[in-house]
Amino acid sequence: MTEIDQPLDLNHQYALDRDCTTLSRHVLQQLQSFSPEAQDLSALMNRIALAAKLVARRLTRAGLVEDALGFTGRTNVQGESVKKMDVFANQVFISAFEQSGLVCRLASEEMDNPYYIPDNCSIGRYTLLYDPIDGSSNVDINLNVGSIFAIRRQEGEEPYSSEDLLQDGHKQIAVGYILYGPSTMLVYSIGHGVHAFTLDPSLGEFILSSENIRIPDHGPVYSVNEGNFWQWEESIRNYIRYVHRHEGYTARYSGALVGDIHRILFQGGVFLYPGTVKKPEGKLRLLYESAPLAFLIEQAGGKASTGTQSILDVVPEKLHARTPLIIGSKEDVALVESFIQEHNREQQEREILTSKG
Ligand code: AHM
Ligand code: MG
Repeated sequence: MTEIDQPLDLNHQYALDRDCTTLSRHVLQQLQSFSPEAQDLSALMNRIALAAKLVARRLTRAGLVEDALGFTGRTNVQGESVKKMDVFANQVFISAFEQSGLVCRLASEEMDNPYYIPDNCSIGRYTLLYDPIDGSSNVDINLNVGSIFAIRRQEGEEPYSSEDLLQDGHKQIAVGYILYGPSTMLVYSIGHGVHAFTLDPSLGEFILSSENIRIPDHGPVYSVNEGNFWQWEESIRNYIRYVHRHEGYTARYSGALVGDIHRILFQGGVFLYPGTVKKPEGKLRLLYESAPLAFLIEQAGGKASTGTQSILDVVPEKLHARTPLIIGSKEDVALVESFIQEHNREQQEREILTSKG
């Protein structure tokens, strides 16, 4: 009998439906508690899931509806052209959390200043930081994009101040991303490992699909925009020359960080967005992109670095601060760091020699 003649094992086919674990139930299971804090986190993740479903629904029909594709004609606080989908997704998260009762403040890379929901501030003192559409240049060509999020406790007493957000990434209490690809996936961590959920459109629910994901210590992928080669420091160029000259490496770069990180999380490797001549701190924003993904990747056993410092230790000077980002498998990140350290050592030696005349 060929494989194709085998009768379908219906018990197996429906097993997932029977045992399905939803996101909110999973959060409570992870915390092994029904404490108010656990209930809050579960409700917060539920709201993120709602926003993800609304964005996914819009993306799947983007080519068919008015005003979904293209630019708005405005630039954001970072000086980047704003797309219609950026504005839509930014607003979706606000709407989802306006009714949550839990989030007092939202900060995103699309807004100059945080957005306050005064009605929520007396009860809910959480802040949501997010990148509503990551990789938005992919939207118009129907390729994968993502959303990235982090939740922090609101610590400042000063109303309408964002000073308390200028703290390191260890302060994050929940992080994750949504990948809008062939299926929509939500990957999250609340400090108890990393777990992936897949949206079942027929149920309208995110269902647990991979639990306790561990990133391989080494992987073949290096993911970087090599068009910036001319703009990099010599250390990064040396690393790229190294992978070009050694067997076992393969390049993958989608233009959307979430997609590239998702591949690396499951298959291993390293993603880099180093400083360039035009953007010495790199392109990626610490609070909305680098710090949430660093927390998640470290929870999966990987590493995230600026090249000289752990991303989670970086304290931003301003809300929209950027950092160079090297993230992924432990050994691959360490290899990139070793090129940077060697370059810095050589530079110091040269400076000492010059100062001695
Ligand atoms: P965005 O959030 O404004 O879309 O910018 C972030 C994106 C990342 O998803 C991606 O890795 C990077 O920018 C691509 O930038 P580049 O086109 O310079 O390679
Ligand atoms: Mg982004």
